[in-house]
Amino acid sequence: MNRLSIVAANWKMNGSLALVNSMVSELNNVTLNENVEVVVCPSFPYLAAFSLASDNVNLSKAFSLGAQNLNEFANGAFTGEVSTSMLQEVGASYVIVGHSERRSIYNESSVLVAHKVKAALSAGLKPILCIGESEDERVAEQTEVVLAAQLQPVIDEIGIENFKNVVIAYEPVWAIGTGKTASPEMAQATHQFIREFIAKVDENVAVKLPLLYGGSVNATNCEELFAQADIDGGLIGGASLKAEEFKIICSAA
Ligand code: G2H
Repeated sequence: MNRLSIVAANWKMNGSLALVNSMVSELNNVTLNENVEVVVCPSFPYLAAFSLASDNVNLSKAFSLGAQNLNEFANGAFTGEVSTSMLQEVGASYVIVGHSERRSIYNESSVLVAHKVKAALSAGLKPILCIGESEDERVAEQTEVVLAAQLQPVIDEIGIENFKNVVIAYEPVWAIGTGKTASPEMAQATHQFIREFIAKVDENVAVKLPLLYGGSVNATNCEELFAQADIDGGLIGGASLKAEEFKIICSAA
């Protein structure tokens, strides 16, 4: 199956205008494999600048812009929040939803995450839905139970047919920013579980669904991870802030 592969950069609360401009010109020199898309997700204040810089160098359409979060409501008295229409207006086409840092630090429940996925889709944004288990949950052999509990509310909220516009990022929490990566075999086994979980509801959707791996992906381990049958690219944190390293990861997909 020739699925779309995606390399998404999650800058988290890092970066600067200087990084936006230098990254765009560096990415302009990258040749991607066929069927690969790169999505860069800087912080909100840098979205418009990234769009502008991309337009200025006429960056290939294979490079897209994404946000790291959204509010589930269209507008209103929600100080500090950002709506889907604002994201679209500044050129975003993807949005990360339910990153483990949002779930653990900002108490986002799987139900709220499902509402955000629905809001993104309604506005024509593609959600990158993050799921993953903690170290304790893996040790307790609860990984599949946890992933199922994170996925089911989204399936219930949007309907399985709408997963054709969703990207899933599996990020084991114990591998995020820790330098510990799931072995390629372990990551593959979990990705296979996720695809089979979706396939039980709709096989056609499951076959086409891009499943990204995230958690300390770098220039050294990306090739082996991306070679796994059910791994269709990655969600890259720390390594996406260094242009040279990120370019290697983009080319490996
Ligand atoms: C996981 C990942 C990007 P890092 O959060 O979402 O970050 O690659 O730094 O582990």
